[in-house]
Amino acid sequence: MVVIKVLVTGAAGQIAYSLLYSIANGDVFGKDQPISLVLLDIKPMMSVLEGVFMELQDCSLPLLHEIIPTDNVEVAFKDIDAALLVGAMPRRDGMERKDLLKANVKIFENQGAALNMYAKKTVKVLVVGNPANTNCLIAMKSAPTIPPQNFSCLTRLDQNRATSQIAVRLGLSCSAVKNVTIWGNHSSTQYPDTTHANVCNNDGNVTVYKAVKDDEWLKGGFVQMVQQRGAAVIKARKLSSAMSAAKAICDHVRDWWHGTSEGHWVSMGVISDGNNYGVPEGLIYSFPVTIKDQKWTVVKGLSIDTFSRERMDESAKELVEERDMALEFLSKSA
Ligand code: NAX
Repeated sequence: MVVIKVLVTGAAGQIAYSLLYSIANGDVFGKDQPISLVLLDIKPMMSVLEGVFMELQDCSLPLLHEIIPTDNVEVAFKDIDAALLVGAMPRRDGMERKDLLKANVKIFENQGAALNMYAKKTVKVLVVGNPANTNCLIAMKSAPTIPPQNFSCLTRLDQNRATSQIAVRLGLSCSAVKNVTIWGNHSSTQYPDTTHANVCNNDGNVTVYKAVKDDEWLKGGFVQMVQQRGAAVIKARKLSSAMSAAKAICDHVRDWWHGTSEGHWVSMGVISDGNNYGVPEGLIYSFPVTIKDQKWTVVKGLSIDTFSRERMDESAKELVEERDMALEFLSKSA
């Protein structure tokens, strides 16, 4: 089988530490798919990255054809088939949202340009580094020769969190819960929507609303819990989500690569063409999608009630503001 080249940025960071083994072990691209794994981080992290490199070697994984640790963008993006852009500028104490956005625009503009210049035109790009939706938009805009449909950002962690909370509430396995949707931004305005979700329980296949029998919770406590889950993990662990983020990245990329199963959809931040659910054109917005032949399609025709509409619009509004601010920085640095 032909070796595929997979880039992970932020490779010396904590998410990457949980992620790299799964990729190299075949959990994402397939158990018979040899991989050339490229690890990009910034210069001051090179000695840490060397340790990660040594550990990957020591895992002695048959699918791992080659490991390339680097701080050189050209080396990192050369001929890649998949780019998992995990690294980003973190928010420091006292840092304004604007300054954080500015620093990230610079990073994702550079990486978008590198994708444009060095990557395969078929490359699939997943942006994880926050603010993920807007960083993804900047990378996409900076890579005009790569189809916009090849860019996505991670909201699968939010989907997994939401699915798991429903399962816990009902005392079921999370595999019994399907088609929970995350709409919008990967931020506290995201809207975890269970209106069209189902569970498989003793009564057969029923809606989540029917199974849970607590509309107030599904529209209140549940939504807030999912929106605030990242902050709750930081408060408890003193570090942000890493193991669960890595698992979600694997789920996202595996489904993109191999497709979704019949009757199931997943949530991904993807480009809005303005024709779906009243979301403005040109935003990277989390939608329910199905995937076939490595192409995603937004699930059409879901009914949207007033409650959902308000939340979906609020998240779109936040994304418009973020985009406008980011584009201001983009034109300045161009
Ligand atoms: P860490 O701070 O542990 O690691 C980030 C790594 O990225 C560091 O090693 C850093 O040196 C590197 N880096 C910074 N700039 C870089 C650049 N220009 N090129 C290459 N590498 C660069 O953070 P970690 O916990 O791993 O989180 C990574 C990112 O994921 C953060 O932005 C975080 O906010 C974001 N997250 C996004 C999630 C999502 O669902 N979209 C969930 C998890 C996570 O919070």
